[in-house]
Amino acid sequence: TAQPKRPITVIPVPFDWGASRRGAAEGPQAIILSGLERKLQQLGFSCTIESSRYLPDVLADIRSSSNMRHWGKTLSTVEALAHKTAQAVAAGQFPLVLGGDHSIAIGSIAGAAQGRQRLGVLWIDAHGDLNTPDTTPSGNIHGMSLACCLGHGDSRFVAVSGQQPKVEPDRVVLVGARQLDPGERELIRALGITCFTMHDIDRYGMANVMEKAIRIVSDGTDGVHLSFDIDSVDPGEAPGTGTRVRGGFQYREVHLAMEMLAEASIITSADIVEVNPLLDNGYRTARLAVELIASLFGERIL
Ligand code: 4U7
Ligand code: MN
Ligand code: MN
Ligand code: MN
Repeated sequence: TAQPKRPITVIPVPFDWGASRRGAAEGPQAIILSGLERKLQQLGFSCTIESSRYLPDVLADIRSSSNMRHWGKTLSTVEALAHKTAQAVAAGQFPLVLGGDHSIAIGSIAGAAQGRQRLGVLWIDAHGDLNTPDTTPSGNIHGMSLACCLGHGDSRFVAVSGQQPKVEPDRVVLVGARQLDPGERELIRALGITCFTMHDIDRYGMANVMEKAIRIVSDGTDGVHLSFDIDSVDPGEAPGTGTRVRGGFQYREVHLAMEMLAEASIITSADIVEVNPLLDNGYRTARLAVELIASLFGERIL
């Protein structure tokens, strides 16, 4: 039976100060130019693309530190995004957030958690993004965003949209991990977070892994946020991203994952991040992002 189709609000976040390489700020524009709106309309969704004027002007903000680079710019951005995302949720819309680097998930998840008691988070990424200012090898906030959402890290970031953690560890699942720092491994172990690595996908297959992941993030939750980092996909298919790691998802595998999410119809908000057109081979990666969004929203061959 057809689910009622919630209107989609596309929220662009042209921000990349959470990463060390510039260019992910051009991601939203590249994804939109690759035909996102028409695709969603073809699938029967009403779709509004928001302007990025809700974001503060960050260029003059120089607050930074070596273990949290550009934290001033990042904090004001994620606060504005949290507000924008929460507004869309409250209006009964599906917030589709276009990054930008992955630091922005601190804002989108804080926004998605507002008005909910038990949010689930599916984190699809080559990385864990579970560093804190104490464990980060780079100082880049895009490697700390999931830890923040769990209540770990800098108190100003943890407290975006309220003091309480935005998600509990037993409602978080990682899929696609293949590069984890020592501190991230430690946090995964300490919190008991479910993490399906590329080893698990090779061994059990994407279908089995996604079935398990879907069950965990949707069990007893009142909403599920998908945070999709395009670097989860193999660099051969997705070269346009700043932190490429060999051995990622194959083309068909990643489509299958999105199709299974559409079938389960559990996802209530999403971000797609780390598309960097400056490092891309033309628009290859941005186009892939549009295709994957289409699969997530139910595109079928038959
Ligand atoms: B992304 C890293 F050290 N773990 O913290 C770090 F390997 O949003 C990479 O997943 C983080 O792309 C990658 O800087 C962040 C590094
Ligand atoms: Mn990431
Ligand atoms: Mn990543
Ligand atoms: Mn990255």
